[in-house]
Amino acid sequence: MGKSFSTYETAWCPGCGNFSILRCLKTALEELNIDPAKVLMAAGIGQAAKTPQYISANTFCGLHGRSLPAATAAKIANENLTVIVNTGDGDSYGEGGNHFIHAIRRNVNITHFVHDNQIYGLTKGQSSPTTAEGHVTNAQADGNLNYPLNPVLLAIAAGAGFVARSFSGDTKHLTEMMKAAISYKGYALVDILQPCVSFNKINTFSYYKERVYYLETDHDYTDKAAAMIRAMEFGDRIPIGIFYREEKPDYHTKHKVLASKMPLVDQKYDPMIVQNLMNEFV
Ligand SMILES: Cc1ncc(C[n+]2csc(CCOP(=O)(O)OP(=O)(O)O)c2C)c(N)n1
Ligand code: SF4
Ligand SMILES: [Mg+2]
Repeated sequence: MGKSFSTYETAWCPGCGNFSILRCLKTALEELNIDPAKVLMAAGIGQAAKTPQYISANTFCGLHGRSLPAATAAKIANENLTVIVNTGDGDSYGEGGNHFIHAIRRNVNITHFVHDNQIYGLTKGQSSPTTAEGHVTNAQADGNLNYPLNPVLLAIAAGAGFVARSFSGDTKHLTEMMKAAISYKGYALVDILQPCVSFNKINTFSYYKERVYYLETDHDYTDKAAAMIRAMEFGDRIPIGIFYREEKPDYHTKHKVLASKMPLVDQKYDPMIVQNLMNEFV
């Protein structure tokens, strides 16, 4: 067991699924023996995005939906950091939806944990990109008119090399998924089903408990078509586990400079090189 990631007082509602996600995250990092000083936790805005504030590591809390670009930049500058993004379904798939797709394309070695409570929790219960059609919320009194996004299916289709789903109510499974995602070399997504006890009275703990089941051990996660078919199953039964996994070169491996030199943060900065360049424009 590695160093502790400490315990802090939180501002989440009693019973919120975020508590077990935080606990699993710390356990995963400790069991992987990762030094807290070598971890960067990045987040945007929301209840899920408070996670970095409750863990002893380096943190970056940015604008709503903008954590993935910051995480990408940090990893490019310092590949020795374990970079983990913890944000909500709104932050990741709504406000940050474009960054989600392009982080997948770049395949920088970062891990993305989405606390998917199918609602905007922090702002008191408006529909999010994963809220079911017809779901009555505080803001959608006649029911949500939009069709929900399927993030697992979208991530596989966009080319992500590691795509998994887990459930905050199954801590053993969630810890295993987190460890596998953090260990994967490239962009990795775990969409985590998480009850919001205050503002989502439909997708409750027992709602998920009744529906969630494990992908079979013979599910071939290297078969993209099979993974997409299983990802489309989201209703009365909801599979959890690794849907898709593909070994492929990450951004650093393909980038000539990053692959051949020491991390950018360790390289000596020579202001004369910049000055000489500037002089060419005088
Ligand atoms: C650009 C922008 N739009 C909207 C908001 C208001 N806002 C803050 S948090 C939030 C919803 C967060 O929902 P989600 O990401 O699902 O996280 P949760 O609170 O459910 O964990 C919204 C709409 C904002 N801060 N910035
Ligand atoms: S509002 Fe929902 S997501 Fe936010 S802390 Fe409370 S239960 Fe958790
Ligand atoms: Mg949410």
